[in-house]
Amino acid sequence: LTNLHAKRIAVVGLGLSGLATVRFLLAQGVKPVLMDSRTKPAGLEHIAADKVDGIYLGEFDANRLAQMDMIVLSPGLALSHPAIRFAKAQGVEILGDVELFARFNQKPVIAITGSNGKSTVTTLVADMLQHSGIKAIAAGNIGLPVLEALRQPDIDVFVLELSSFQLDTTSSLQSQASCVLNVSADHLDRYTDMAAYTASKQRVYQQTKLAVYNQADPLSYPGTTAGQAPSLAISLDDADYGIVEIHDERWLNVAGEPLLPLSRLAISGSHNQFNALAAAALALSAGASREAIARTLQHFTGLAHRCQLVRAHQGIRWINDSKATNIGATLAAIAGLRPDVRGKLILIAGGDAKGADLSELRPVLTRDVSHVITLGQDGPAIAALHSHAIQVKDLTAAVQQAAKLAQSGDMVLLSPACASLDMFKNYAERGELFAKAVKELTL
Ligand code: UMA
Ligand code: ADP
Repeated sequence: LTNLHAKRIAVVGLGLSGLATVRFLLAQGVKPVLMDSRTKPAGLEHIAADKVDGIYLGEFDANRLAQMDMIVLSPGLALSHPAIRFAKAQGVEILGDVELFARFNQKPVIAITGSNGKSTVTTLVADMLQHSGIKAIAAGNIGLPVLEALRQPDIDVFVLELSSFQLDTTSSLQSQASCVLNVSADHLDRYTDMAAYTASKQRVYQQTKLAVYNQADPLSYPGTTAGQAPSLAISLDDADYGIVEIHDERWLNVAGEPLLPLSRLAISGSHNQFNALAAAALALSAGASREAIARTLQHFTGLAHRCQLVRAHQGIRWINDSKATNIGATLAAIAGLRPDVRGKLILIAGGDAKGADLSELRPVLTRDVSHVITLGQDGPAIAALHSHAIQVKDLTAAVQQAAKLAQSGDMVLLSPACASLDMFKNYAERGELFAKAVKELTL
C-alpha cells in the first residue's frame, strides 16, 4: 500500500495540500506530475520544475490524467470533474492527501468532522492533550496540511479536522476516536443532495475505535458505518456527557462525573458547551487527564472570527462571526448570543450561499433580528426574508449602516451564513476588514 515507486503519480491542484503532497512525494523519492486548472496557482514558485515530472497548467488534459496510476486530488476540486471521472473510468486510482497520510501514519488519530464547530473542537482536543503532556498536533482542514504534520518529529497524536471533501477521497483512515459534530446544509454546490453530503461526513466513522456523536442530530448517528465500534453520545441534557445541575449550578458532566461549572467555561453559547463536551470525550479517548481538560476549558477563549467581540463602545457590542459560512453556523450564533442582548440584534449577512436554501433563516430572522444588512452575491435572497432589510455594496458600508441603527444595549453581529469568496480572499480577510471598519468608526 505504501510502495509508491514505479507508479506514475499526478498531484492535481497546487494549493496548500497539493504543495505539501508534492514535498511528501519528493521526500519519498517519487517524481510526480503536477497539474492545476489555474494558469497561475499561488504556490508554484516554491516548486523547482526540474525536480518534478512536468507541470501542466490550465484546463485538465483528460488523456494525460488517464495515463497515470494514481491521482492525488486536492479537496478544492470535485471528484465529478469530467477529466477526473474519465481517468477513474480508465482505472486510475484517485485519492486525497489524507488517504496518503493514512497509509503512512503509525500514530493514533482523532478525527473530527461536521458542518460547524470543527476548528473549535480540533483546537480544544489538541490543547487538552498538550496540557496532559501528550505531544498532539492539529492538522487537516484547519490549515496545516496532514502530510506537512506527518513530517513533524515525535508527534504522539494527530488531531485531524476533516472536511467532507477530504473524507470523499479517504478510505483507510484508522482513528482512536472520531466524531460527526452535526450535519446541516453546506456545500450543496458540490453534492447532489443532503444525503450525499451526510454520507461523506459519515465516512469518518469507517475505521474508528470509538464513534462520538451528537444526540440532538440524527444525521450524526454512526448507524452501521461504525461497524462494531462502541459509540458515545454528547448531549446538552442530563447525560454522561451532558449538563447536570448541582446545588443550583449547571456543570459540564464528563464520563458521568461533573467536571466544571458552566460559569467557568471561557467560551460562550450553548453550541460551545456542546463543543467542550465533544472535545472532552475525544481527548479522554487519547489519554488526556480530566485536570488538563478542565484547565483547557477555563482558558480557551475561542478562535478568531468565531463569535469574537471586536469592540464594546457606548453600550454597543460588535461581534465578528465571519467564519459562519453556512446557515447552521449563523443560526447557532444567533441562538447562542441573543439571550445575552438587552436591546436590538442587528445582523450583517450575505456572500456566496453555495447553493443553500436561505429561506431556512426566515423564522429566526423574524423572531430575533431587528434589522438585517446584506451584501454580496446572495445578499438579495437574505434581504427578501426580512421586513427591515438594507442592502449595501460592501462591508464598510454595512458597518456604517449598522452604526446609524445601533443604540446602547444593542449588538451588531457579522455572521454571514455564506462563504466569502465572491468578495474576499477568505473568511479571515472578511473578518479582519469588519474589525478594521468597526474600530475606525467615530461613534
Ligand atoms: N483550485 C482550482 N484549480 C485547481 C486547484 C484548486 O481552481 O486545480 C481552487 C479550488 O477550487 C479552491 C482553491 O483553489 O477554490 C483552493 O483549493 P485547494 O484544493 O488547492 O485547497 P488547499 O489550498 O489545498 O486547501 C485545502 C482546504 N481547502 C479546500 O478544501 C477548498 C483548506 O480548507 C485546508 O485548510 C487545506 O487544504 C489544508 O488541509 C479551507 C476550506 O475552505 C479552510 N475548506 C472548506 C471549508 O472549511 O468549508 C472545505
Ligand atoms: P468549522 O471549522 O466547522 O467551520 P468553527 O469552529 O470554525 O467551525 O466555527 C464556525 C462557526 O460555526 C462559529 O462561529 C459558530 O457560529 C458556529 N458553530 C461553532 N460550533 C458549532 C456547533 N457545535 N454547532 C453549530 N454551530 C457551531
